[in-house]
Order: sequence, then structure tokens, then C-alpha cells
Amino acid sequence: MKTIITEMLGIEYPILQGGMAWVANASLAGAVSNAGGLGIIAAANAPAEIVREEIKKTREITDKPFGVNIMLMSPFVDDIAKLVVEENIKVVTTGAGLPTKYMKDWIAAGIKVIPVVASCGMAKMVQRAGASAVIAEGGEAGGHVGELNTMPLIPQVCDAVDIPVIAAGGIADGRGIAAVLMLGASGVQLGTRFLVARECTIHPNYKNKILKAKDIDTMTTGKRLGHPVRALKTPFTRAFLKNEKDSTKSIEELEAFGAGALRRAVQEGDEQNGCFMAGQSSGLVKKEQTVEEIIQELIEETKQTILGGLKWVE
Ligand code: TUI
Repeated sequence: MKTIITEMLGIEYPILQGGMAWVANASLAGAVSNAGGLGIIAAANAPAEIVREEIKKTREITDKPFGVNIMLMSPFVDDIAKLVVEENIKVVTTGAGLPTKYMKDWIAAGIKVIPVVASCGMAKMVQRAGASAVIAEGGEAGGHVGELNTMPLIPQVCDAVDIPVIAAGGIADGRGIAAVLMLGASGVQLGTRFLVARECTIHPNYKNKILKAKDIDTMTTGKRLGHPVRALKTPFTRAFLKNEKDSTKSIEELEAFGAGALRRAVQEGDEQNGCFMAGQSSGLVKKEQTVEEIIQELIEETKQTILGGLKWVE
């Protein structure tokens, strides 16, 4: 399935794997790249040496293109920004902020920069700074999310910029991929669907919670902190929301309450105190599969959906 994105990135299918913090390691990224998508290692809040090790491991798993996602709120962001240049990384995606101040150096090093944006204004800013493409992510996504949803966001970003648009947020099957291609996207980024991949090394409790989740089982917390996060409804998210509504609780207390919660979910499967970040598409994710099976199924469904769509014409 060729699009401007497969040609730009040298991959077989226009499917990127989200740069999920604590989740997107060499095992997952390597498998996605081997299956013809673009695997992405999440730098998240990790120090540079840890990320360097994951890059090395990924190169042992695959000789196909892969990327690194830089979480711009990371305390190590400056180090990671240098690391991707040193390591000759070909594709950098960013999240949770504006990467403009790093882009000149990345572009000079030949890196294709693909920021995640949540609005047209952000998309235009990164286009001006030299982005190769943008990932426009709707609020249906898991993790840190913006205000707009995927359906209105994608066509507006497509109109706002001249660079290719990759759609993210709420997509977990071929119907979603077909839909966003119709909205003008030339690729997709999926996170939640890859959480249950065999090669995804998260705790089994995390996978089981995704597999059991229904349509209404995610919520956002953290609006008062200025960075809303979507996750599965659990005792942790309910307690967080209660604290958030309690005006006697300071921002610092809220931050402290949330600290380490994603790690507890991913590594310990802690159903009481973990934060299981996941998108609204969790209800669409029904079985554990290999990454290869997921990608093949996504492509087949996308083609069937597009062909079947002809029934609505005439
Ligand atoms: O970045 C993400 N998703 C993430 S990052 C993350 S780690 C984290 N954990 C707890 C709290 C906060 C972060 C977990 N999930 N997705 C990409 C994304 N970026 N979605 C939305 C945005 C975004 C939102 C606002 C990017 C820029 C922005 O504002 C730009 C600015 O700084 O004005």
C-alpha cells in the first residue's frame, strides 16, 4: 500500500506505531518495522543512555527504518535531542510540546522530523520550521491528549499545511484507517492496538484490561495540570479525578499523586495504583496477535473497506 508516507520513510505500509512511554521499546519497535510499518522507540522520561541501549537493540532486531519519539516534557529532552543526531536516527517524532527549537539541528543532520500536533496552529508552526510531515492526533488517543477529536482535526490540518498528514487517535482497525485516508491523511499512527501485540512487553494485566475494555471504559484526568491524559477507568483514575476536583489539593500534590503511575501499570500491572493509558479504541481491540498479524489484518481490512465503500456511490 503506497502513499507519500511509505515513499518518504522507505516502508511498506503507511502505519506508524505510537511512541508510547514505558511501552515502545526495541521489542515492539523492531517487530513493527520488520512487519513493514514504522516502529518507534519512546524516549519518554528515560535518560539518554537507556534510549541509546534501546536503539542498539532495535538495530539487532531489524535492518528496516525505525524512529525515535521524543517526549518534550522529559527532564532529559536536551540530551535525547543530541542523541538522535549522534545515533544517526532517520525519523524523529515528538509529543507533548513544540519541538521547533531543536528542529534546525535535526534537519541539518538529515533527520525527518514528524511532530505530533493537536491543532492547525501547531501544524503550521512545525511546517514552517521544516517538518517533513505531521501526525495529527485527536483526543480519542491514549495518553496526553489535545482538545480536538480526530474527525474534525484531520481535514482541517490537511487544509492548513502542504506536508503529508498522518492521522492518530481512535484508530484501531481497517475501517478507521480507510476513514482517515478519506479525510486526507496519507498514513496512520496506532498505539492502543499495539499494546496487545505479542511483542509488546507490558504486564499481562495491562493487556487483559485493554482486551476487556468497552467503549466507555476510558476517561481523561489531569485537565487542571494543563496536560489531560486518557487512560482506562480504574481506582487510580477515579481517585485522581476526585483529588483534581478538591480545591484544597495543590498542583504539586496532584503531580506527586500521578508520579510513577504509568510505570506501575506497565511493569507491575498494579490494578489499584497504576495508570493504564489507552485510547477510546480500546473497545475495538479484541485479541492478542503478533505484530505481523495485526499489520496484515489492518491492511486487508482497509482494502476491503475502501472497495466495499463503492456501494454508497450511485
Ligand atoms: O505526547 C503524547 N502522548 C503522551 S506523552 C505522555 S508522558 C506524560 N505523562 C503524563 C503527563 C504528561 C505526559 C503520555 N502520552 N501524544 C502526542 C501529543 N502531543 N498529543 C497532544 C500533544 C500536544 C499537546 C499540546 C502537543 C503540543 C501541545 O502544545 C504545544 C505547546 O507547548 O503549546
